[in-house]
Amino acid sequence: RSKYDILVIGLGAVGSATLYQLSKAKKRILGIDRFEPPHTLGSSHGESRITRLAVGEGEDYVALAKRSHEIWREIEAETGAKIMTTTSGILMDSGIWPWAKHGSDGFWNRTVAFAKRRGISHEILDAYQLKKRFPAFQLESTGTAYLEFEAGFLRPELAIQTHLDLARNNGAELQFNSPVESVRTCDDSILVQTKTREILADKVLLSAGGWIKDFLPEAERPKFKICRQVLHWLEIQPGEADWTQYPVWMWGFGPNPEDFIYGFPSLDGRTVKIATESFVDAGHPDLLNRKVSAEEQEQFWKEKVEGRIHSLRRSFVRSVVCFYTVTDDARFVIKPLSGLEKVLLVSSCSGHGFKHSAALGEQLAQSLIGD
Ligand code: PYC
Repeated sequence: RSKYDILVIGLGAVGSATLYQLSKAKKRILGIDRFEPPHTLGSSHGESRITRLAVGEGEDYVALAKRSHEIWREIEAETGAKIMTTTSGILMDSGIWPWAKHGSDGFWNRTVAFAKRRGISHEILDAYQLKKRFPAFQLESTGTAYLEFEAGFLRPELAIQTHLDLARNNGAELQFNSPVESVRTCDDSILVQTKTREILADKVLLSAGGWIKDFLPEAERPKFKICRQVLHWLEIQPGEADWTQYPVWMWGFGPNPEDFIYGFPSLDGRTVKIATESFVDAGHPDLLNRKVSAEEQEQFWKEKVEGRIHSLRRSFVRSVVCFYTVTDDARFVIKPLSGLEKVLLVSSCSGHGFKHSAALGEQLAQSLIGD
């Protein structure tokens, strides 16, 4: 049996960020993961994640996003890793339907209100002004766009790798390919069992993404939905729009949360990554369909892209599956695991968490060290 001050179970976006922050405190720290992060089986892969400051999901998240930007820049200065690219970001609203983003109805209006109240620099464009600047977007003539200058994208795999490298350099231990079999109290400590090892820790952070369902009492499991998401890379139609200079963007175009599409500038000059959101519960990450069929791609093109986004070919270079862990109100869940006060659970970022992960890691580390 080995003994640690703090054990982090799950080294995705939030777990790796927390491990890094904990490692600065010169405690005995272990980070453990069922796979080898950064990997492609969770919620933090696929090359890019949007970051934006006026967070329509909740005004209390604005400070978290701002602090995360500061931390990414500090880490970039320390390591040379290029984790965050500021491109500006556009949120397009049809002007017909109030944007029904999952968990935050009226998302566009909320975003604008939060930007005004929090001094986040932005511009509002009508459909004509938008088309002049970014002709690939065919926004309805009734539509309006919010343009935020400090928005951009993060490179999730690099962010996780950098957090883990920094943590290791600071003395944290890492153990991969080690699913946890049980977590229970043992005297004054927490005893964690893997196939090969028993680990004692004073405190535990349970940041296992969708696999937290394995640790929850039966009655709490349905609160966390595991929702399959598909990311598509579409080929650019050459000569029409310079996709390498486009902002990150999101577009709510109908009455349902699935009437939504978002995308990124081209990172390779040949393709553009575009996706929608889905809120169908697959029950558990191990039950997800990880394949994407040609029919599914065709449906995505017809229902989401065609007539909205120009300057792209109906040609899918690749499509990748990931998932969200989702709650009804799309708020993050941070609380002790039922019956185990020394195990802090963090989960369900409902698809808007990556941008907050650096600051969330800092806050969680403070609360684990401070209590
Ligand atoms: O949180 O910015 C975000 C986002 C965009 C698409 C999915 N999540």
